[in-house]
Amino acid sequence: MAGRRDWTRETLAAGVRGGDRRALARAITLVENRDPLAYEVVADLYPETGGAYAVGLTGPPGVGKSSLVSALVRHVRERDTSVGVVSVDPSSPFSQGALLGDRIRLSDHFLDPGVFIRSMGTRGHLGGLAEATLQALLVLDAAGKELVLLETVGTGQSEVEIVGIADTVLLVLMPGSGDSVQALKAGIMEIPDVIAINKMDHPAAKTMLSEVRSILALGPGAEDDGWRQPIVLTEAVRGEGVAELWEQIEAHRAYLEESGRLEERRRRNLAREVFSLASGRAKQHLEQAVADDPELRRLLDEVQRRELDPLSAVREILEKVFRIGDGDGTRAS
Ligand SMILES: Nc1nc2c(ncn2[C@@H]2O[C@H](COP(=O)(O)OP(=O)(O)OP(=O)(O)O)[C@@H](O)[C@H]2O)c(=O)[nH]1
Ligand SMILES: [Mg+2]
Repeated sequence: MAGRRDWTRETLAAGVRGGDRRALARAITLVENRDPLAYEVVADLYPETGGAYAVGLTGPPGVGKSSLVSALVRHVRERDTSVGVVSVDPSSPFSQGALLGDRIRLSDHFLDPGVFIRSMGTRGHLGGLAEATLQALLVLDAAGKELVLLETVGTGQSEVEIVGIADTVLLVLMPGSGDSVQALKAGIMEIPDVIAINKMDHPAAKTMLSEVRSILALGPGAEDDGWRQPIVLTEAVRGEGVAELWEQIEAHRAYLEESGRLEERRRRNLAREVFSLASGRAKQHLEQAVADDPELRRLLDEVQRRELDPLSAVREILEKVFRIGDGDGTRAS
């Protein structure tokens, strides 16, 4: 395998532009490792991105997300659409580990030059994964992939953050995903653009369908916005419902494009992404600073001993770490 030193900023950017698989693989590894070269290459490529359509798949463990990804890839490859897949597995400490599970289901496509598949495991925390996912998407976009599928497990806010950069967010459920239905109901999870209920051959699939339907019907202004979230029943292994699922994804895309909302959504997504990554880094910086600085830790002790009030400690910390003068945050803006 090519080493780090075989690539320069120029050759790597050129390799990615040309869709070279080795260059793509290397660039995404560098992205995962937060290598400075990755930042440079993505910075060079960024003006050329925006051509790929990104679909994020999220949902509880084992509902069939990877199987659906595989089925969708098969479906769009029949029309020669080039595809990139980034499968994010926050529970797996190593990307190799994450690969193993998905490799089995996605391996059908490994020999297809029009498909590039990559799994990323966690490097530390979810904030790092959101960053790596965004960067990997940009790399695949610059490589000319027309469609990029982002898969991540979970239905919590942080997982949604990982796929939040996508143009269309698909929530995958299966009969028995009661917790996710509760999360939808409670508004913990944002309403996705499209919902797939996979493993439709399960006897409880119909119950699940009507449950999800009733939640969407109650949902705040789903229709006000002009898009009614479709629910599609699928059987990923046999490929049932996959054509319809793809049709609904395309319908959502058409809706966004025709209404001018795609541009708007991308602008909003990018702004949110920048803000959230910056916040994440600021938080890391803060945690590190407190860990490294006995004086800052003493402030925390003082608060715990009730010698210093919490907001005075906040003010001192912000002043010291970020040189933010007025940290009381109470001024009207
Ligand atoms: N009966 C049935 N089994 C399915 C279906 N889709 C997936 N499976 C099986 O369910 C298991 C999990 O599928 P995956 O595609 O790995 O699910 P996933 O959501 O990607 O799982 P994680 O990434 O680990 O969260 C596998 O054994 C699949 O073969 C389906 O539609 N029907
Ligand atoms: Mg999976």
